[in-house]
Amino acid sequence: MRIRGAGRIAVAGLEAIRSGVGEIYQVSGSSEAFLAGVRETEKVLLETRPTAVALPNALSFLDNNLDREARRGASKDELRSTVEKAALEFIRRIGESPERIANLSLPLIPKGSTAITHCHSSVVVAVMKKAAGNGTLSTIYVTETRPLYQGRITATQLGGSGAFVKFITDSAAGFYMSRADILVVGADAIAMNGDLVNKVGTFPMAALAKQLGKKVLVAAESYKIATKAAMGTDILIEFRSPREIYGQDPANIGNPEILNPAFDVTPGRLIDFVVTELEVVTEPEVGIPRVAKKAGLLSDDDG
Ligand code: RI2
Repeated sequence: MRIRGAGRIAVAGLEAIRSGVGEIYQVSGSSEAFLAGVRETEKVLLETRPTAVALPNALSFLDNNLDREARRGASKDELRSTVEKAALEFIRRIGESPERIANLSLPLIPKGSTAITHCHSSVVVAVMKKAAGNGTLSTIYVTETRPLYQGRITATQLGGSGAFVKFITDSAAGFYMSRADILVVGADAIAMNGDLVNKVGTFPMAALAKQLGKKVLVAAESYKIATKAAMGTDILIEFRSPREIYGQDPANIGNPEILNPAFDVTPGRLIDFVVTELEVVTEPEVGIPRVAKKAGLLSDDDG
């Protein structure tokens, strides 16, 4: 949890492989052993965060490249340089996407409007900074985001953006939703039907936004698409330590079972726009598979 934000987690995973690849190279007597060593490392990384999908997508991009090279009989040296090139290529994509998403989002946000957001998403911050900087957004409500308070990071990063930043408790989201024009959130994962998995609390905010006739915009890079998940409920939701919620002895409060899901599922029908770096999706059932294909996340077998 020292690294937050799906994009950053993916970069950290790729950097971990880059930094360990020299050692794998040294202890591997053949290209097969090298490949096995890299895959072992990928497996360890994959198990760190079960819900966010950018890391698995980054690792499968790397692995697909390696696989292609291995099939054509690449040497150990060639495989090593494939790891380096593929990792850097994906890190570059991660770096460029927020700016593209911000540019595509601007026309979707009404001039002089008020937005509300939840948690911390580096992509959402990029969108909001751009929109605040040119006067599109005048006010931004930021929820503190229990239990780990990632909203503090969002508020800090939006300071000096040009918009009025208002920091509220999660419970006050309903109170302030009526004053907002648009809910803007990031994504940990998006299922193929457009369902969104994001920080717990996103679903009630989106449901309320719809109830009050507000727009819901999800800012998400294409590699947040969980191609193996047909719908949101197919995505494993990580439960974190009860101590994040109540740090003392639970006996003090009657020993309840303390439940701490880190994410929830927002049905795609509550979402107006999924803004990816490749296109703005308004009809998720067809748009999300199209983006996944454009981004090279689907193999030929997936159609
Ligand atoms: P970026 C965060 O989860 C939030 O749910 C956020 O919307 C999402 O990752 C995407 O973040 P966590 O990593 O990739 O705090 O847009 O568990 O930065």
